Amino acid sequence: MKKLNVGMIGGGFMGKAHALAYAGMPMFFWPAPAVPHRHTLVDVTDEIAKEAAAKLGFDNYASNWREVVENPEIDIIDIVTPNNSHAEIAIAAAKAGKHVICEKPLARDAAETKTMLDAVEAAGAKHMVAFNYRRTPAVALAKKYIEEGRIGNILNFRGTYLQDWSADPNSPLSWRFQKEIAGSGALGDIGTHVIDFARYLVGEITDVNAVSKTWIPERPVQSGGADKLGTVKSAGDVPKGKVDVDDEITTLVKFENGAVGSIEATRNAWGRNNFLTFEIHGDKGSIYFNYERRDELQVCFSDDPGDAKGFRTVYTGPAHPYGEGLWPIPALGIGYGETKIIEAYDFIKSIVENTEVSPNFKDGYKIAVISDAILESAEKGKWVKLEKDAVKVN
Ligand code: SOE
Repeated sequence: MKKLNVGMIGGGFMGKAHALAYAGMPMFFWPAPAVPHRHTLVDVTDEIAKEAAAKLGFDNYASNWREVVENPEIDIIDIVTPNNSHAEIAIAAAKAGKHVICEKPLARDAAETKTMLDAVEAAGAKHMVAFNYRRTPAVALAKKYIEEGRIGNILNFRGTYLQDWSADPNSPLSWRFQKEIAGSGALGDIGTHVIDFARYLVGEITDVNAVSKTWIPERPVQSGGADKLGTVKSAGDVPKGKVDVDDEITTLVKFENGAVGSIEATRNAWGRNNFLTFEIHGDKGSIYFNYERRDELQVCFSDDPGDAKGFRTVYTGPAHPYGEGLWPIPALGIGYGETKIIEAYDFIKSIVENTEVSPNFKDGYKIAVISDAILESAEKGKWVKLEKDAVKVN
């Protein structure tokens, strides 16, 4: 069976998720289009890379990503590093003839993202941006219902991504709070997942009207590079550094097809963990999804009998998207790992079958353009219209 060698740049939280996906993918989707082989893991020092490679099942380790990108044995470069390094690595990987999968957001702003898109297109590489949540079977099922017209014309999309890991002012100033590294705050980190849902399920966004807040303007400087996502709290007199990104974004949106809606993102919502939701109303029904209950899709159809009208729960399983590869009984449990396994499967399949996969760098670029418009709207305090050409790609 064909094998594709993966060089993964980064061995942290996302590295773990992607390594698990490469290991698990053939177990779920057999025969696999090709077997992804964990070839080389790169991290900032040889020592860290060696340990991460051992933990995540890679044969080799390195601390110089450039050498790995140039290695003729490698087929795929997987980028799971902080946002400020994505562009440089992706462009070098494309030039070296590799296929590229990159964590979200693709880069710090639309201009930087465009350089990545141009590079992969010029090289003829396959490319994917890791907005994994659209691969939750319940989300793919929502898409199927919408495409089949089961809820009619869409009127409203209401999407949220709420977490609380940074609500405590003592959670440290990781790179996620620094514009130079992250580009933006809650918007790029988690709001972009909701934008991905909105575009996937409803269509292109044409106008935004946003407000943005930075609730905690400075945080204790983090010791060590690892991003602990707020699990480590600083105590005592640790020096503080400035937060120069958004903690919270709320925006109204208008869609090309006439639908309207809203998108909210914050990591300061006590009690919310991975509260990634959408409620979509059509003129023939409604759909509700909450990732914290990700085996379930809540649906209501207008032609349900009057005495049984209301939301009902569909538990995803073998009858639903990706069901043939996953677990044999609905509600056995879909997890973060499964969404990443499906993502890896679709990416590997696109390489082997020479097809285009979504979301790819074109989608990543469109999302970056929308994100920039959201920030501009929040700054100016008014609606920002997305020029049609601004989101048009080749
Ligand atoms: C932190 O907010 C984070 O790790 C995001 O960066 C991921 O995209 C999300 O899936 C989980 O939370």
